[in-house]
Amino acid sequence: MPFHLPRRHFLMTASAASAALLLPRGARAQETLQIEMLNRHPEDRTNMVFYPDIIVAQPGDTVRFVATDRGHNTVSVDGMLPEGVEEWRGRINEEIELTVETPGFYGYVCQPHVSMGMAGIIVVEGEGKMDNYEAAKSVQHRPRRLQEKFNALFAQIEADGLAST
Ligand SMILES: [Cu+2]
Repeated sequence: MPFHLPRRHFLMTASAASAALLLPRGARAQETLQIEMLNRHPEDRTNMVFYPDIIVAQPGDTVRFVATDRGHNTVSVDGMLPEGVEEWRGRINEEIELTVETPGFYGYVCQPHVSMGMAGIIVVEGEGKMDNYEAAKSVQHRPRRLQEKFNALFAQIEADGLAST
């Protein structure tokens, strides 16, 4: 019997089936998407993770960082935000909410666990999404495990077809 390894990254795509009844064709209700800050990944058991670590949002959605486990925070990474988007820096255990309006790629880390590669990317769909892609991808990270994590995240984004308009 084949054994399937769990995927490292999980895409959370919003479904708006119930709201669709109330909206014009093609429109979509704004959603709140949650990213948990965890000591252990529920499927692959890696330590210190954002879950999911790649999330796909639409402009106007809210992204909420949930302090499921203690001792984490979320901090945007210099050079990894679309132009005009404000940086954020959560305190430890702070559950911050971001309303994402600008399409593009948003990179962030957990400061206490950068050495373990605790990082993630928010992908906001829409026109101009690719404008900051190369800039975000080419940011150099230290330590090495953080660089490896972002390399893996961008590889996953490309494999999932998210690095295109
Ligand atoms: Cu952390």
